[in-house]
Amino acid sequence: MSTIKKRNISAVGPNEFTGIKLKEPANYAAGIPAVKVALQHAFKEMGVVKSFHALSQMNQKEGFDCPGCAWPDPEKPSKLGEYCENGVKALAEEATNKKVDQNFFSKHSVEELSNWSDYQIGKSGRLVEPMILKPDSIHYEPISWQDSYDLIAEELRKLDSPNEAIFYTSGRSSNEAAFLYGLFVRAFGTNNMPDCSNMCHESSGVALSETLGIGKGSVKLEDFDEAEVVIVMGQNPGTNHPRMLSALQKCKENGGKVISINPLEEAGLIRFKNPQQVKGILSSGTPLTDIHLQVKINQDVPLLKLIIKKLAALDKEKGDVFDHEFIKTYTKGYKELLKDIKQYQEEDLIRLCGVKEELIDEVVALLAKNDKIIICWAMGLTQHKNGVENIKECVNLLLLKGSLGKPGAGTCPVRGHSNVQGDRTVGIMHHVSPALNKSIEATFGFTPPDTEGLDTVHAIEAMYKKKAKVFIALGGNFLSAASDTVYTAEALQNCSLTVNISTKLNRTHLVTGKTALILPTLGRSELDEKNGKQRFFTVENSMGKVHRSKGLMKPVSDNLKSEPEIVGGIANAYFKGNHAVQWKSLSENYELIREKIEVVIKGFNNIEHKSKGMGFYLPNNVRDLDFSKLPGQKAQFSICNLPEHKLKEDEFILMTIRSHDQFNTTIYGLDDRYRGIYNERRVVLMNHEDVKQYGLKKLDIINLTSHYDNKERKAINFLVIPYNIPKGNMAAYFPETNVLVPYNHFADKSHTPISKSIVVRMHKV
Ligand SMILES: Nc1nc2c(c(=O)[nH]1)N[C@H]1C(S)=C(S)[C@@H](COP(=O)(O)OP(=O)(O)OC[C@H]3O[C@@H](n4cnc5c(=O)[nH]c(N)nc54)[C@H](O)[C@@H]3O)O[C@H]1N2
Ligand SMILES: Nc1nc2c(c(=O)[nH]1)N[C@H]1C(S)=C(S)[C@@H](COP(=O)(O)OP(=O)(O)OC[C@H]3O[C@@H](n4cnc5c(=O)[nH]c(N)nc54)[C@H](O)[C@@H]3O)O[C@H]1N2
Ligand SMILES: [Mo]
Repeated sequence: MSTIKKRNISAVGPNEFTGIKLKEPANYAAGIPAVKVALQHAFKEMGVVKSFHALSQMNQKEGFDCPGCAWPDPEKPSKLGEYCENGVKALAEEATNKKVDQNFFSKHSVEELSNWSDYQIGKSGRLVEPMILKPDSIHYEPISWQDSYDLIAEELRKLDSPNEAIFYTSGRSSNEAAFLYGLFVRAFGTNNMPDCSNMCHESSGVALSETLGIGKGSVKLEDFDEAEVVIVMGQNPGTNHPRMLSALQKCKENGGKVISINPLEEAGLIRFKNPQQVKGILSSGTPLTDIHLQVKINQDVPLLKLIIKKLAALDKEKGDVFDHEFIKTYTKGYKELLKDIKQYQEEDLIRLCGVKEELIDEVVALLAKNDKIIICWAMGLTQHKNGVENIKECVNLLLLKGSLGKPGAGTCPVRGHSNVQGDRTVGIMHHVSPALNKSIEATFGFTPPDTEGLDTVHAIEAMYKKKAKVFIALGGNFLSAASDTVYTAEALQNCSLTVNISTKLNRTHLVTGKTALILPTLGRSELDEKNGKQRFFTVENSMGKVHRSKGLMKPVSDNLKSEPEIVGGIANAYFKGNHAVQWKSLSENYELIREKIEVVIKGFNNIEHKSKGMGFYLPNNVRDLDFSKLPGQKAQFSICNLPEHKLKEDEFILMTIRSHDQFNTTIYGLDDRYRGIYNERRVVLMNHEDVKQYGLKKLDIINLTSHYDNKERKAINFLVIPYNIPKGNMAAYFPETNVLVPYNHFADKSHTPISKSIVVRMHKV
């Protein structure tokens, strides 16, 4: 266990086992077990009455947006409820009746709490009052809202430069909160706005912007009804976006085919029993995947190159496999791409990706004769050194087929947090956008800073090197989500002040700067009132549609503030009324914030939406096939290199993934039902032959180490599970394995940590 400095704090918590039980991996997703498990979680945290009240409002037109993932709601929500098992767990976690109050903190010191598991920490309940951890103290104590704002303002004023402060955001905040926060950070004078998306879809944003001119996907939900082929790559929707399975089901019912590309055969992609349809629950369900390509970790580029090479050969023969009209009209770099593809030998590509050639040929045949193709992807593509190129290679395939800007076709990066896309749209970013700065200056009368800020990995480094001293987080669990847990812990502990605006207790509240504040905020599902008037927020889903979210449940405490109010409170204390922006009135009246968003951010000025209170799509140039902002005014083909991993004989590639019972660092429970793993998170999935070859057997205990730049990092106590995973590959859960991810190894251009391809060794205990 790693302990650090002064306060005797554990950065990672206990390493003990919790009592594993194994079953066969499941061969279908959802169905009755999903309904049962969902309700168990809801009843346990909220009680029966509150559960049904809350669930009847989730993802409904006049209700609140699910606090889980960003998958869009259909135009007509299901009468049986428009939510999934994991959405119910997300809600139960937020709307729990348990409370973390001053008695809790006087009973448990941060030193003690840091030795609890993330599961135990999360289960303690909702944060209900502002708390302070004073220097040299190990117990949080209550503090008033005003005193906490004043303290933050004072620490910010003490800094030699605004760039010594870091302002992190996680993707659950509303558009209104995020806009105000970004505005304050710029008014304060820095662009140090690392965001959870730096660890998530940043690679998608970079790749899509460079090739297609917008960092977002192009498909709408309806496109799944028409798609002829949907490719799901590096994504586990059965667990992380369960409502996506309904879209895949519909695609199948309409005659479409689903291809999954994944080192694991995820249950959610095999067969689906739709819990929102009576027939779905009772029948044997819909088979989803037609062809599964079991690619080796991070060998998607060789696989895609092989597919493109085979398609090119067919096109040469037949002339109509690629969409030559589309290529000529809309793209740049076709000849170079064809030339590049020629240098690779099929045998080499087959060997690298590890997939049977017959299966690849089946996929090629399907792609050759269809052009309504959607490619969906998530972390399996983004969190690698070549994350950006993984996505560019997908874009190459879509461009060759002309599969953009028409119904049933396009790009579909499946987002994580429920408003991560919206937060970015309204200005949370470390990059400088000259257009946005100009617009802010014209609207608010101050000049935003024009130097690039720090992203997540560079913010960690700056804090570690004591170049940044104040850390403020609007949501999230920075320590456990970020790479290199022990290094990041030290980085946070080097700060003079760390502040977390949060709903639930997590490890970042325990591994803190000299002084720390917890500022408790209202959750999505909770009623947000001011002077007896109910307020609502807006969010943007994974497909660029903005809509309202209105909480309805009684807040867990009277002493919570909304996120905009907290941001306004800090801004007010800092500027003391001496600033062009009316922080107080803005933070209390979200209508005023929305008016400003409409002026500052393109696409929000939607009259129809305003009059009817309905959702609206933001502009998307790919849907209109408008590439005028790109070089030559064309969409760009890209030449991507093969990923390189020079493994020594005893080295493996490890991907760190989510179990079925967690939302990022929030651990709902200890089961990974679809993978057949129960009551344990300290496991490593290993190929059957590898297990034998290394003289191991099921449930042996191993330690894992990674070695980068002559530094050994260690994760101890993991149980071996022989599993259907390619040779040389391993899988384990995050955040437990984040200790192995070096902070300074990340994707080119996007700086997303290499959480899906860590080179490790294992050591039998
Ligand atoms: N219930 C629940 N929902 C969630 C979340 C959650 O934790 N719990 N998290 C939310 C967030 S923030 C996000 S970003 C998304 C994450 O959603 P996902 O990206 O689906 O989440 P991961 O568990 O990281 O799964 C990655 C998948 O990629 C595969 N994979 C790994 N490496 C490779 C590779 O090199 N190539 C290919 N082809 N596949 C690979 C893994 O086997 C796994 O199936 O989900 C969101 N929704
Ligand atoms: N090794 C490894 N590391 C990873 C990943 C991986 O696949 N592998 N995935 C990465 C990805 S994709 C992501 S997105 C990041 C996630 O990084 P984060 O977003 O930082 O982490 P979360 O676990 O989602 O944050 C949970 C905390 O958010 C707070 N919270 C919840 N709801 C609200 C709200 O409405 N308002 C406020 N203010 N706070 C709220 C609660 O206090 C809760 O404890 O992790 C990344 N880390
Ligand atoms: Mo994410």
